[in-house]
Amino acid sequence: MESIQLPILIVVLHLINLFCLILLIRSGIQILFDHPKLYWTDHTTDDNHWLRFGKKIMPKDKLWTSLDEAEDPGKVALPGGTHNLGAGRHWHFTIAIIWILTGLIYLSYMFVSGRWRVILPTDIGVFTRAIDVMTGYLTLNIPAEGMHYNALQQLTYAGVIFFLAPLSIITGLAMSPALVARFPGFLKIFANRRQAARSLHFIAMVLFSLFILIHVTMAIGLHFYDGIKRFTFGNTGVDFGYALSVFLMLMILLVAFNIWASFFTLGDQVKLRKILTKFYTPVVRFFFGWMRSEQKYTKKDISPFFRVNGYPPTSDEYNQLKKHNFKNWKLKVHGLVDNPFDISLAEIKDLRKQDQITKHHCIQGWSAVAEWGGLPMSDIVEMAKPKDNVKYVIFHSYDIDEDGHAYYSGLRLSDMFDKQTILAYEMNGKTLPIEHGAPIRLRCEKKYGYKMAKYIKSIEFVESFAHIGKGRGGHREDNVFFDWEASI
Ligand SMILES: Nc1nc2c(c(=O)[nH]1)N[C@H]1C(S)=C(S)[C@@H](COP(=O)(O)O)O[C@H]1N2
Ligand SMILES: [Mo]
Repeated sequence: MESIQLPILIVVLHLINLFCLILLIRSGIQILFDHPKLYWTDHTTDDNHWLRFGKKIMPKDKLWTSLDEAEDPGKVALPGGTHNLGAGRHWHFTIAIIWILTGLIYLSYMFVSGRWRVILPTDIGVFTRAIDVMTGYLTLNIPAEGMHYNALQQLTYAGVIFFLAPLSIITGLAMSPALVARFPGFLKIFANRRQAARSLHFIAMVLFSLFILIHVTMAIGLHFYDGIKRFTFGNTGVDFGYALSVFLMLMILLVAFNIWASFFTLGDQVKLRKILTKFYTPVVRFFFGWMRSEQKYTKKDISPFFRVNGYPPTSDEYNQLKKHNFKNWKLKVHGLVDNPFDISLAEIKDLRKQDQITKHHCIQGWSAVAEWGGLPMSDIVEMAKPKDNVKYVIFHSYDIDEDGHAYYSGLRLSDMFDKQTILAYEMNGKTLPIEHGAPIRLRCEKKYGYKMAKYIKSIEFVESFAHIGKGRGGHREDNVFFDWEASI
């Protein structure tokens, strides 16, 4: 039998690919379990999913929120535990970037070197040959491994490289609120449904897992000696004992890294966030930061049901305001501005009003379309006249969580000039309901929901948010360690 010699670059890329896929699947499961339901429609309700994990049933007689629906994915997930969505995302995006780069290097090498001829089918006869190979396997006539892959391998690898990997990337991208706000047409690939992309992203993960399982069974189960030698050195001529010790060492490292990653993440979420966001948010900013929302849904797109996330404030102050239909409420606009002011709801309603029908994306996973009416934030900025050093705008809310942290969210001053950034006091043509943020809530349609503060009390213009809350620019960033960018 001819001996096989794979280029060392391929051996290394294969190993990185394995490392990435394991981390992507683990962190993906973490993300999924924060909203453990999959749908084919963007009008997500608590029971129109096609697949769900966990058993929680939401009450019919009292208000529940999407945070109540989250489940614990267990230790297979990275990092495991309930509501560690933020950390799962940091891992997922960091590794996704490394994985995509690995894939690009691999593809360039394959085409430049001409090796693609070995892996990829070059004629239509591959299908009948693949059936022959399949019959061979099934009747235990296992074909010998050679330098040239057999037809079944060629088809499988082509499928993984040119279908499964791109499918994962495209469905992943289609979940970005910034991308589909700027290019609503992109979502048309998925019949305009983000949830279809999300479901397909999950199915791609299942197919990848199946591929890994079968691939490992074949490579190690059927060709144990050569499999180990190829995995480690890409060379069937090396000594088996040597290859096996390197193989075991690599496996131990892989498992150890995975265990360490979970412990490190759960042990210091602040540090993990700091390290990983430093790596991936500049990439996210570069690709998605400039995108402006240009959504134009129609009345017939409006969802019959819109989940609530974040319970209404319970303070006496808020209850008093609510009792009088917010007649005594005044929005305080302050900070580094030439013209600080207080403005009542009636006065806000006398100013310019803009209506927009848009799709809301919660970072947890659900979506819904609604019509919002309110005052463009650019008008507030114009009235306040921010000083030259202002970089961020902070929206302070009335609600305070169980641990005593007030809700707030921060955005760039430039985000205020996005045409679809408004202070909404109407939802679907009616006064904004209490649970959706009365008297006013922010809409910034290219971001995830957690940026759109409800129950707003004041708006503050600042140069830095280091002195607010725990200094990470928002309640969710502070307390559940989400990234600040919120664009993917
Ligand atoms: N004040 C306040 N605003 C908030 C929240 C909150 O808990 N408190 N939750 C955020 C999240 S995570 C989402 S998805 C949206 C949900 O808006 P909705 O309740 O109108 O669906 O509000 C955002 N704004
Ligand atoms: Mo959310």
